[in-house]
Order: sequence, then structure tokens, then C-alpha cells
Amino acid sequence: MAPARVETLSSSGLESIPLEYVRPVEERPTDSVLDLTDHGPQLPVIDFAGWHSGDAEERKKIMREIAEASQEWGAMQLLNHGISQSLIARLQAAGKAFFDLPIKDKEKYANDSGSGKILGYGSKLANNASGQLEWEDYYFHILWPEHKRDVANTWPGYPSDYEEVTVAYGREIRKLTAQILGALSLELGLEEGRMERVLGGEELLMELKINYYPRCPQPELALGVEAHTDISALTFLLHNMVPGLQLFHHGKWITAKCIPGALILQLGDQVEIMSNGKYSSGLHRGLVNKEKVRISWAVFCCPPKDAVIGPMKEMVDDQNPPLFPARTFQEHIDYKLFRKNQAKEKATN
Ligand code: AKG
Repeated sequence: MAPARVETLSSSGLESIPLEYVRPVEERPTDSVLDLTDHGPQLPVIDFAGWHSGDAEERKKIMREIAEASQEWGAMQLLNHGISQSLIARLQAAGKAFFDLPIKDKEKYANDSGSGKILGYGSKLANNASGQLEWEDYYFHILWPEHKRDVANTWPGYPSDYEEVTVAYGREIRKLTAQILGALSLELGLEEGRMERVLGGEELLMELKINYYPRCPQPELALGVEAHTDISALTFLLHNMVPGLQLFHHGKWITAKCIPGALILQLGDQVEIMSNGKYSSGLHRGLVNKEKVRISWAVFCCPPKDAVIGPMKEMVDDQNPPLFPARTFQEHIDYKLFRKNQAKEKATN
């Protein structure tokens, strides 16, 4: 049976959310009316403008800032990242136009994640007895490399410029990925191309997930995305300037400020593993709200499924034993799913 779309629930005018969306007490956001005046610690903001300046000192400073944010937060906001604001505006307009379609038109692109067809329009399926769900619908497809994206069968066919703008955005994110991985490698004392090569080089995979979070009548009970670290190496995130992303920092959930023009960069598990814990994979979650639809665009940069990722040999010695086993990326995905299901089973027993 096709899962219920969260958008259908939201637009039905219901006043209380179905039980499957009610999070356990310990997961509920205590700050669902987000306090954006909080003057406490904030996600580091890094101005990338000087990267191409040819000034070696400026480049070193940016690399240092990226490495510090990667150790301390596992996430950062990047300003002047080199992707034009007009391209970003077109990408966002195309994604929004798709989600503005009536649900019956979006259903033509529905995935069937229960039977392993994960690409396309979807909503989370309850994958065990506890049946816990997230307050979002999404669209998920492969963005890169070109020979792995099946545009005709797995991308939205509407609006007409979706493919053109999304391909152009993918090309820009691919360049930025190489630059960030270069900075992270150099800061570990490695050769600039080292991490990118381990992650598959030309075969590095990029997947786009458009997260669509409808208005929620009880945001204090629900989550748009539950707390997790990304399985990817890097994740680049854009949003429609509606707050909701929170990062876990020193025991507290911090709401990322909405900064015009910024791109949020999250480090995922693969970078944490390769660096043997020198960089951290940031724990984060997504909140929803009563007033506004939130949309985010996440590009997950991942190794190919059969690439074996473990701590890089340069990161390991007698004083620094490996903190993680080497696994293929597919094994890592299975391991995380298994652990999550185990935790849920424990919670329901
Ligand atoms: C995810 O898609 O994995 C996210 O964490 C999305 C976060 C957001 O929407 O801000």
C-alpha cells in the first residue's frame, strides 16, 4: 500500500497528528517555536571568497577555518562559495514548482522503497513494528556522475527546466566538493587529491534529496527529520529560508540561522572514518512548524557502494589506533540501518 503523504495530512485540516508521527518524549523538540535570538554559540560562518584569490595566506586561513569547523561542529555555513545566486534561485524555483503540483501528479513519480525502489517521490515508510514516521515528503534522485543518473525514469519531468538547472547545480557542487575535500586533505598533512581519490574520484556519487516539510499542527510533538549523522562524506544543504535545521553541539540543540546566500556544509560519516575521527560527522535533525512550509535541498556526496572506506593509513599509528573498521559503503549503510532498527526494537520491547 502506498504510504500516506504528509502533505495530504497537513492539508486535511487535522488538529492533532496521527500517533506514528508523535516522537517519544525524549526526542521531542522543547523549542519548536524556534528562538532565533539565541546569542549562544552558532554554526561557524566561513567566507570562501578568498579561495580563488591567488593569495596563499588567505587560502591557508580558509582551510584552517574549514578544518576547525569540521573538528568542532562537523558543519558550517559557507558564504561566497562560487555558485551563483541566480542558479540557486532557479534550482529552488524548479523544486518548489514540482512540489506545488497536485499530489496526484506527483504520484506519477512515486518510489516504492518497501520493495527497494528508492528513487523518486516518497514519504518515509515505517520499517519496523514501532512504526515511527517523520513529518516530510521528499524527492530523491542520483545527480552525479552522468552515466548513473537516469533522468528519463527517475527525475521529475516537471517543470520543463528542472533537468537543465539541476544538472548545472550538480556541476557546481561537484567542483566545490573537490575544493572542500582538497582543503580537508591538506589540513591533515595529506596531498590535496587524497580524500577525493579514496572516495572514488570520477565515480564519486552525488544524490539529491528535496525535503518537503508541510505545516504541522503540533510541531512540538513531531520531527521533520529525526536526529542522525549523514552516511555520506559531505552533504551540501540549501533551504527556503525557513528555520528548522538543528545541530547538536556540546549537549545542546543549536538552530542554524538562515543566512541569505549561504550554503550549509555538513560532514558525514565517511570523512569521520577516513580521518580516523579527526573530523566529525555532525549530529543534526530537522524541526517543523505551524506557519510555513519548509523545503531543503540536500546533496549527499558519497563513495561508490563497493568502495572500501576505513581510516586512511596516514591517520593510523601506535598512538592513533584505528577507531573504525574498514567497510564498503554498502556495508556501512546496512550497519547503520541495522543499528537503528535494533535501537527501535529495544525501545518497543
Ligand atoms: C537530510 O535530508 O538528511 C537532512 O538532514 C535534512 C536537513 C534539513 O532539511 O535541514
